Amino acid sequence: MISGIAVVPRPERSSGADEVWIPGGTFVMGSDRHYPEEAPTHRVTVDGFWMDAHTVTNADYAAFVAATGYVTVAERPLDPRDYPDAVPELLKPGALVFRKASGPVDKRDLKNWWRYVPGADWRHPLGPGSGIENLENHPVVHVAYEDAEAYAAWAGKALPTEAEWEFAARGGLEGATYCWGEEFEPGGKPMANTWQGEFPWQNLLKDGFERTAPVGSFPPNGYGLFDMAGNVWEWTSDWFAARHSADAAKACCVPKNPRGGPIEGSYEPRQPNVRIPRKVVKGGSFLCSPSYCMRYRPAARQPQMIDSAMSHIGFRCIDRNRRAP
Ligand SMILES: [Ca+2]
Repeated sequence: MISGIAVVPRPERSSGADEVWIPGGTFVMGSDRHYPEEAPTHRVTVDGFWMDAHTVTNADYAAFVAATGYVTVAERPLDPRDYPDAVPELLKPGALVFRKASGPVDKRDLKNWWRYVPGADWRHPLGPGSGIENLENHPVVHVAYEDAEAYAAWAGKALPTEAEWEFAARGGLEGATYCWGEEFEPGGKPMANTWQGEFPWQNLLKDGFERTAPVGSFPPNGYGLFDMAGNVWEWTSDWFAARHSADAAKACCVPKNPRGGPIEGSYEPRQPNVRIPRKVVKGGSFLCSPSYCMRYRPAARQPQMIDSAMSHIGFRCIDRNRRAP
């Protein structure tokens, strides 16, 4: 790991025009009906906070970089000592870019659709020669965890915990499968940018978007938040744990503002040589499909190594200090 770059906070605070108030309260977090890492369901209490209505866009991130000169993880050379198994080509600055397969492939092997592309970064989402012209209002991608954290610090905000993110994504609907209710496509209408067809080779584009969509292309949830399902995965500040904690035995003991498991529990057990801890990402992306990964749901979660810069991961911020409305 390369240590983070000190970032000066932005002098003027955001007007907050694009933030919505999330009231907080006690809710049932997780799901017992989907993937094992979402279980068990358990009660959690979060305080109220303001949340960005949209994920951070390329234009937002460009303003941050212009003001601070910040260099993202994907733009920096890698230290071979951190990646003992990596071939030299993988140590050039770059990021993982999704590449559609030409036909059905073994879905257990991520290399069939993820390619490490030297020169890929937030300004060059598909690699050298690509750019973000006409993508100003798309979510920024290829941001590693510390890149998201640095932006949040500059904006005078923070990254949400998993509990805050999930409470917000539920939009006030208790225990619903999706951010908008129980039906995936009410009236046949796509509610999020996901993948229709056989992943990772057949994209039927029913929702109109092959990769990222401009933020706010689909209806907001009950709190006025856009794209809490699909489009891009969103970083949270929690270390990943393979299971949730059990529900509290009594109402008095429901965890308040939990902040995830210990860092030691977050490592990938199948790669003991790689000591890169993992944070929880939420919301799923334009690559999630029923044929591969049904994770465009508020309870869904995935571990992500903190140095991961990928073409389907972005973030949004919250503000815990701004006064309640
Ligand atoms: Ca799509």
